[in-house]
Amino acid sequence: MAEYDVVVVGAGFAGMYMLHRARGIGLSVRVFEAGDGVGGTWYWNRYPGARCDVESMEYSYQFDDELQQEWEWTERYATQPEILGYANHVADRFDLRRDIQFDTRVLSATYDDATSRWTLRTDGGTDGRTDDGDEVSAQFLIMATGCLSSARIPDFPGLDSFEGETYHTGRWPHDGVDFGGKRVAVVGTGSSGIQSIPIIARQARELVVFQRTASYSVPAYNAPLDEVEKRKIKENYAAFRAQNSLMPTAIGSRLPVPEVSALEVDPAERESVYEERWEQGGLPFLGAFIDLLLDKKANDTAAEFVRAKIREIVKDPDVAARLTPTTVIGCKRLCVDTGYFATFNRDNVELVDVSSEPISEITPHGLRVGDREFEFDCIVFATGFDAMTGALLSIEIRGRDGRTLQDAWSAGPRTYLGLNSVGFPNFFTISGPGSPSVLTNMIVSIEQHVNWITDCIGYLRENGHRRIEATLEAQDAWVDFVNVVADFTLFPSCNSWYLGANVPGKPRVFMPLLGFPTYAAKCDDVAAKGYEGFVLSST
Ligand code: N01
Repeated sequence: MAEYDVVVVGAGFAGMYMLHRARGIGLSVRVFEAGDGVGGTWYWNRYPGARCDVESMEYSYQFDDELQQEWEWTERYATQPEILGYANHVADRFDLRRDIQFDTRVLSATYDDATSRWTLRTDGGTDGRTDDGDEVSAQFLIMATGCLSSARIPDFPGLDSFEGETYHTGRWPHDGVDFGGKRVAVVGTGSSGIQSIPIIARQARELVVFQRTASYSVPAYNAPLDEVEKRKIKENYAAFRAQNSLMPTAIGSRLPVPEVSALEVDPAERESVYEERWEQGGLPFLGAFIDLLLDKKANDTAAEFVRAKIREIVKDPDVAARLTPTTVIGCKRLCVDTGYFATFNRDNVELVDVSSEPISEITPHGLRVGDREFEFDCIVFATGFDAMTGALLSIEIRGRDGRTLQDAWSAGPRTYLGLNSVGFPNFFTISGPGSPSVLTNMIVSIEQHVNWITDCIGYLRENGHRRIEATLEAQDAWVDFVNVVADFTLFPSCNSWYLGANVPGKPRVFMPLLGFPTYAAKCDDVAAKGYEGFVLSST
């Protein structure tokens, strides 16, 4: 059996950087990746219109100045092919591929207390590099499996009976799909649906969108990047990155930081602030005032502003009413679109509300809602993911005393800092539940976690420790803290994937932590205090 210092699961942005840093401190590393290329979420999500909702000058690695200077983003929001191109560039530039085994799924990981090592079983892979056999061992197991990687199609009766083509946005065919002249259904109106619907509508003969919950969306106003702006950022890239890291979401420091409540200003001023943010486009709309995610009344003002915009854009008042969300804005991830609402003004697009009458079954020729049967050539499921825990729990991970992670997390994920879980020594999760992860610019959070984990392993080695594991007290206190922060916000007030509410039977627990800067400071403090809250041992 091949032995490594570190095994990393996943070769997205987290796994790639983890490999680079771990190598940098002299560790032997093997990365296992289920796909046949790097890029993680950007490898799988190739649906039409897929594009990042964080601006491209921010959504990239900052660990290497030459890299960030040489790479040229072309648009305000990068497309999926451009981001995947960037991931491949990074893999080539840092010669990462030689330590990545592609097309290989990790099936199980078992910890042995006697050796303080993990044994991993894989499916052997399909790329011919099975020289190590199906089992490898490593001192450290690092999960870089992503927060939104476990694609989910609801368990509709008759799903397999459909005779046409079905797709999930998160598992899109590599050579694309031609919807020309076809009758297409899209189920789901989250970010993936909202990005793909306008493009599918332009290709398809007929598009029917099945919406269970109306979503808030703000315009992207995507455009080619201004060369002067780009140069200005590059001249001071480190300072720009540092400023962004001080924002709660680690995004968007170029806009004014709000100082007042939405309720402290008069309605005309409030309206003009919203109008200005709307015109700028993108996620910073929610940063217009300090309390939009904290106070329901403040939130109502922003929600009503967006509702009025929807009524303005959508011509048929009845369709506009169905597209108008009633929930708290920002409670689910805010969507960023290009022409989404206007798509419903097209003659070939129909909106079907399935909030009170759900899709009852998939039939050989389409699907049924109540007594209405629809016929389609293709069904696109934009139905999301088993987020944050899905990919982790799909692997049989057995820690101390044979206890599985599924069992340890049966009432919801429990971690210390989103980095480690009691009972699972030498085990790290990059952007794990209990860390800011999906509430931030993911690449910033990934780099912060990878840097912390690398320093931690370096410290263990330098000090002759073989094992690290969180204490129960530290973990319990951390889980309580994450819940207290969440309860201070409006996030728990709707059925979002942040809470696991989109997966039937999943425990309802708010999984990410709001507030990147305080979190990063806490992690630094823990390290500075000799890894406070962890037990380090040399036996
Ligand atoms: O998934 P989602 P997503 N019958 O879970 C509906 C990131 N992302 O892939 O809201 C009918 O948001 C479901 O309805 P409801 C981003 O963080 C980023 O779109 O549960 N409908 C919902 O409308 C995002 O938040 C980018 O009532 C059903 C939809 O399917 C996250 O990924 C782009 C249903 C799922 O929406 C996930 O986004 C894309 C059923 N049985 C994604 N079950 C960018 O960077 C589910 N739905 C721009």
